[in-house]
Amino acid sequence: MSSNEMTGGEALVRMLLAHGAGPMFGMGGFQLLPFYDAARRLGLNHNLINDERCAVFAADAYAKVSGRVGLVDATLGPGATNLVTGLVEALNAGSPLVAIVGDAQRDHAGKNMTQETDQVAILRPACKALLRIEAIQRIPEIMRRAFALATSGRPGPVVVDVPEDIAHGLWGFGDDDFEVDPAHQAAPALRCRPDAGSVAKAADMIAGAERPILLCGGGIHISGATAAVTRFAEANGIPVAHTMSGKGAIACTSPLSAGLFGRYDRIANDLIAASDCIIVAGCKLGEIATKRFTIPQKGQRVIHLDNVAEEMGRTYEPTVKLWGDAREGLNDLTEALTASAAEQRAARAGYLAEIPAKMQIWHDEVAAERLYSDETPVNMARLITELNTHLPEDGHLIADGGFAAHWGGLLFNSKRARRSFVPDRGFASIGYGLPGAMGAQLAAPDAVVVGLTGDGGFNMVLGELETARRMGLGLTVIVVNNAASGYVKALQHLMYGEGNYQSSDLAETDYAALANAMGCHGIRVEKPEELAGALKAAFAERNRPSVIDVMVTRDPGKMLPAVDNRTVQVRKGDRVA
Ligand SMILES: Cc1ncc(C[n+]2csc(CCOP(=O)(O)OP(=O)(O)O)c2C)c(N)n1
Ligand SMILES: [Mg+2]
Repeated sequence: MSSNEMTGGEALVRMLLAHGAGPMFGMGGFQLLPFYDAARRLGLNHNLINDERCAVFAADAYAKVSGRVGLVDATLGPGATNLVTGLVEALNAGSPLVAIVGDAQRDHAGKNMTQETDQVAILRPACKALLRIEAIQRIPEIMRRAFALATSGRPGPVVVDVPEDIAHGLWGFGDDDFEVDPAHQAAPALRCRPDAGSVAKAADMIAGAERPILLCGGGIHISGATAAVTRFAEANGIPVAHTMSGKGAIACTSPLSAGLFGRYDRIANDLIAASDCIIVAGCKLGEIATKRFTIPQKGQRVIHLDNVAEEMGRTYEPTVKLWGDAREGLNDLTEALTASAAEQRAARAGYLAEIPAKMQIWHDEVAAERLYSDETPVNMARLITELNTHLPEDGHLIADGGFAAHWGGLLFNSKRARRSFVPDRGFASIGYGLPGAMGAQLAAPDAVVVGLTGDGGFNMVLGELETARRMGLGLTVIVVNNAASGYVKALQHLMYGEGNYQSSDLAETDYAALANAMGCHGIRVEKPEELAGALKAAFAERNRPSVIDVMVTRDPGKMLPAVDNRTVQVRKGDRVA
């Protein structure tokens, strides 16, 4: 017998630890008991979650903030199926994750084993790869493969399906079985560069352009390319706009920042329409970014830089395709343009001066009334203004799938070039705000982390307040309390007229009282002047969660972030928001 004899469960833990495992969330069952036992003995940072979906949300936010692999586990059947929503978020957003999932004992599989289902078939399309362990001695190899797949190409979630008899079985592993490549602890583990000919062609197009604009998506953050974006934009005099996930590609306060583009924007959509060279980097050009495929307009010249070749041409055929890592590709373009950079900047002086001027006009004439509104209930824009003032520059704002992401995407300012705004735009599920804040807080333990969520989204995940308190996480959740599934109610208001709402009201609830009852710090805010004090008090709590329950409008005609929906003419089938 080898001295390294251990259960399959222990081998799994050893492989996680070999990859520098960070925090892991999961909920146990019989199948993975040896894994839990080894987690205890070997000191894996493992935490019980109350709903596996939230485990994946937390792991996803952890990965988005840290770049490191997020970790979850689940037991067979309902544990496994509860992972689906979070896995799809990570798949679409490009977050590196490894999920260990227990499955049925193979001697009895298919005989109506309790909780058994074809979970391999259910999970496979929800993840980048599903690896099933069929032989205990292959655990190290398959775990190496899981981390490699999670962190290369477009990063993504990898499910490792572990039959019960594998987890409980014994094997004598070799001394070198648990050696791993540390590069695969974080994404991107590998980088590739676009071909030189295409870079030269793109550089020529940019050098000859009068009104180029760079559009950045979440891929900029996955690639760690913010410094490359800033350098490229400043050196060549090119304004930068971003998607919700791409916010912080350049500092929102930079004179080159044109803000959000797509469904909602400040000034960016008009600049894009007037551009003679649109550079798209780390962005899939999906529905929201393109305002349902109307940006760019037909015939516009586009350079598309992405490390997933299949994304280029999916929604818009670019003039030049640059297949490569965003950071490397932007650095190559900067390099190729060095000789003409000063000349370009000078030639575009007038164009560049337009950006801060237009932003100022937007601020003064479109936004100021809302941004500094004294109205009660609290205006959403005023809430974001207070966050812009009080959230420290190294803080994080995690945005839920309801209004939070859109209002935050439009109005929150990332003061530095970094991923401080973390929405779940991969799948836009509601319920991400609290578990996302938990994951982000674990990735940045000393930073102030705020989860901005609707009351509907918060209702979905209330049980995780217990998890956050048990873990001593000093995060802040802001509940946008409109006693409604507000986005839906606002759309019903638009489409079917005042009063014609269906299943979009929620009960009036005091979330501050609820938080207090759960041992957290609850603060109720009814007037805008209470916001600053509430934020300061919440941020001062470092060892337990705070919940700020903010009363906002109950009028569905006033809920949307940008258009005044009472003035918009909607035909059946249109989407204005
Ligand atoms: C899991 C899930 N179900 C449904 C939706 C559709 N949806 C988008 S926004 C929204 C309203 C959510 O209400 P709440 O969290 O209170 O946010 P509000 O819009 O009121 O700010 C819904 C139901 C979704 N995004 N995710
Ligand atoms: Mg709501």
